[in-house]
Amino acid sequence: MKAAVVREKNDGFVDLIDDWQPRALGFGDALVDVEYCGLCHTDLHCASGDFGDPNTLGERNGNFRRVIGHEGVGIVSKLGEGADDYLKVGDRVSIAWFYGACGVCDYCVSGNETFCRKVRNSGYTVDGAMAQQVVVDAKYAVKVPAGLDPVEASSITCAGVTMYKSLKVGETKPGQWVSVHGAGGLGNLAVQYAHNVFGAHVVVIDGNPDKLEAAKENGAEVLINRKQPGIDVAAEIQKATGGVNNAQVTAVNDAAFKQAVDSLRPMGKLVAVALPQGDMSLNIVKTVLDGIEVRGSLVGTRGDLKEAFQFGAEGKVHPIVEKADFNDLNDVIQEMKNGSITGRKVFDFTHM
Ligand code: 8ID
Ligand code: ZN
Repeated sequence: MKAAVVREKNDGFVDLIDDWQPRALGFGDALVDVEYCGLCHTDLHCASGDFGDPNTLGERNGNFRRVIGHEGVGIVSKLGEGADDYLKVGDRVSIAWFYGACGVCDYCVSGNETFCRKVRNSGYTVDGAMAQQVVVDAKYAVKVPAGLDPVEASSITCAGVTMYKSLKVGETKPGQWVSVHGAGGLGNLAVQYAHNVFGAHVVVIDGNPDKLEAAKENGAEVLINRKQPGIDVAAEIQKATGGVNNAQVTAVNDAAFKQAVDSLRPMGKLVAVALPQGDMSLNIVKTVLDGIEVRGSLVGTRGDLKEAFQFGAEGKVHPIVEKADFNDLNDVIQEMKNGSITGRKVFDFTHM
């Protein structure tokens, strides 16, 4: 079996191996033949050891190293004992960062299951979907609705649901202004959910003109190129919008967090989504005098993913996706590091 595994030295790239075998199915598990898996910037953080070495964390599978990937979509091919209560062979399911949880703690029973202290995360503490096959916990694998293209579904499995959820966390209301800092894989979907689902006005910030152009086509009304000489990003946003109601930070750069705070109107909310290393700086006087709120937002629950998929199936959002060859994975990682991918590159496992 082909799979992309984290290197021992955690250098940010992966090894492509072809002797990988999924672990044996346990009670409630199902085997999935992967069709597509997108590359998310979180995979780069994992492969770089930014959250610890995934090869030494969580569940081990013999001598194999950790398989990355959490924007997976595939077809159920085998059921372990007890899994037929939830899935059947032939179902199309997603493999998301939120792989499973304990199901009984305060977080799980209050609709906040992604914060379970026993959470399992695909491509980090359990093997992910950048492989020909992956084992899922049948209770937690969300079905992809009929009518949703599986390549587009892969992108909603992480990028889409993450931004749909973070717009909820920002309490986005129709007619409000939202700023989207970073127009990459997450950002382009933030623009679409904000504009097409929440009915908000969108200002988008990136350094890549192609990404800004794509955001405009998706409904962003104000475009700001942060690399324009002499530009003051926050001042431009304030001038164009009067200050945004919530700022969604998807840029892998701590400077974007400061720009986002300074873009808010009084009582505005900064929603932190991106995961650069380090701390964010927050002007204390503005935070206090303007009643600013800062909230972190982490992917989404099974319920959020079901909703995010449904908006895709209804055609309200169309992720920008391009199929890629598994053998080119490390080149695509380099492209993502360079910031040159508009939308998502999605690896095709259907022709292997
Ligand atoms: O649940 C979560 N919180 C979650 C889920 C999925 C991903 C968090 N993430 C994290 C990833 O780990 C990563 O840190 O969100 C971040 C963005 O993921 P992505 O969208 O998959 O990355 P990308 O496609 O590389 O896009 C990043 C964009 O940021 C722009 C780049 O040009 C690129 O388009 N950017 C940067 I770098 N600095 C910027 C700045 N200062 C900036 N855009 C605006 N201002
Ligand atoms: Zn992701």
